[in-house]
Formats: sequence, C-alpha cells, structure tokens
Amino acid sequence: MIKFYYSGAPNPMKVALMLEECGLAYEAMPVDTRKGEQHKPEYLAINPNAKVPAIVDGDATVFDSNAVLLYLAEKTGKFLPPKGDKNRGELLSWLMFVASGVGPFSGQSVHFRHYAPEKIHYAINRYMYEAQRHYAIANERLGKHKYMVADSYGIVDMALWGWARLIPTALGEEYWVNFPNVKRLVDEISARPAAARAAAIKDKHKFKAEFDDEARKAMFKHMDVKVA
Ligand SMILES: N[C@@H](CCC(=O)N[C@@H](CS)C(=O)NCC(=O)O)C(=O)O
Repeated sequence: MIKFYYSGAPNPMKVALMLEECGLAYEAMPVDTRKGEQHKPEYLAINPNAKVPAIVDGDATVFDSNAVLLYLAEKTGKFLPPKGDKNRGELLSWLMFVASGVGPFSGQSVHFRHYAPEKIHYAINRYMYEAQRHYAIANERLGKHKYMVADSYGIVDMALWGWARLIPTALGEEYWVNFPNVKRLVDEISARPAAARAAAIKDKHKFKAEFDDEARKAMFKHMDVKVA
C-alpha cells in the first residue's frame, strides 16, 4: 500500500486529491511540520528536502508534489494524455508552470503577507505581482479551455487547485474577481467527492494548530542563520 506523507498544506493536498481521484489504496502518514517532524532523519531519508508531500510506493520513493502527481498519473494511466499524444508536451509545460511559478510565488506571497516578522513592501509587492501574473495566465487559458490541458480534467488542474483555492490568503479575498475562470475551476474541483475526501484526511490526525516559536524554528530556519 502507498504510504502518503502529508500535512493539510497546499502541496500535500494536491496529492491527496489525486490519490482519492484514482481510488488508490494508501496509508496517510502525518508529518507535523509545525513540530519539526520534517527534519527527522527517518523522514529526510524519504524526502531530503524536508518538506511534504512524499510517497513511498513499494520500492519507489517520490517527493515534490508535482513529481508525485506525474508519478501517480503514469502509474495509473489516469488524468494525463496518453504517451505520444501531442498534448503530453503541453502537460509538462503547464505542470512545470504551476510547479515553478504558481506554487513558489503564491507561497512567498503568503509568507510575506502573513508570516514575515516585518511588513516589507517591496517583497509583498513583488510576490503578489508575480502570483497574480501567473494566475492571470492560467485564467486566460481557462477562458479558452474548460481544463488546463487537452480539455479534460487532469493533474495540472489538481496542481493548480492546490494553490488557487488559497488565493484569498495569498492575495486577498477581493482578488477572485480578477480570475473568474480560475474560480470556476477551483469551485468545480472543490465540489468533487474526491476533494471532500482529500480535505477530510487531516481530520484523522492531530496536527499542531499554534504558529508559535517552535513552529517558526522548524519552518523558518533562516531566522536563526545569517547568510547575507
Ligand atoms: N516543491 C515542493 C514544496 C513543498 C513545500 O513547500 N511543502 C510545504 C507545505 S505546502 C512544507 O513542507 N513546509 C514545511 C517547511 O517548509 O518546513 C512540493 O511541491 O512538494
């Protein structure tokens, strides 16, 4: 059975959605990042990057959410165009667009808007600008196509959903109005039974709720180390 190392954060939730959509048997293994469990040697052996999600599937270990989505899609043959299909290249482009753009810029926008100890206007403006620029591109794409790739629901939609449902946190509630096509996709996916099951996984485990000094030390290690 697949072991799924996770928390309720956006990147693990994309994978939770995919596992549920595929109907794969898996065991959810909580990693409480606010308690620093991502830095334990036994977890670093699975994901040397000390982040969630990761999966262990028999002999295969896969970390990084978008790599896990692709691995599961290839394993099951679901939610991606078939090998050799002309849309396969598009799938890789849009998946990397989410992995290298939507995710990191949204994440940094959340960080500087909500967690940084000082409000640094330059950083907030840069990350909000870049996050919005990426959502605008996805929005335009979804204005012309029902789904991100090959006009069928697939792993790029799931990857986008993971972050886009947090637009209110990354940008502000009022920003939905700028991305109506992204909102349409997010609402459609959130209404799927698999999304409800994915969201319910974390209720089976107790995760630390407080964002206190222990959490800051575990997740913002740069605060204790001067490199610049
Ligand atoms: N590129 C990685 C990023 C993973 C990531 O940043 N995960 C966050 C949760 S969304 C995490 O583990 N944070 C804990 C930490 O930074 O210590 C992926 O897509 O899986």
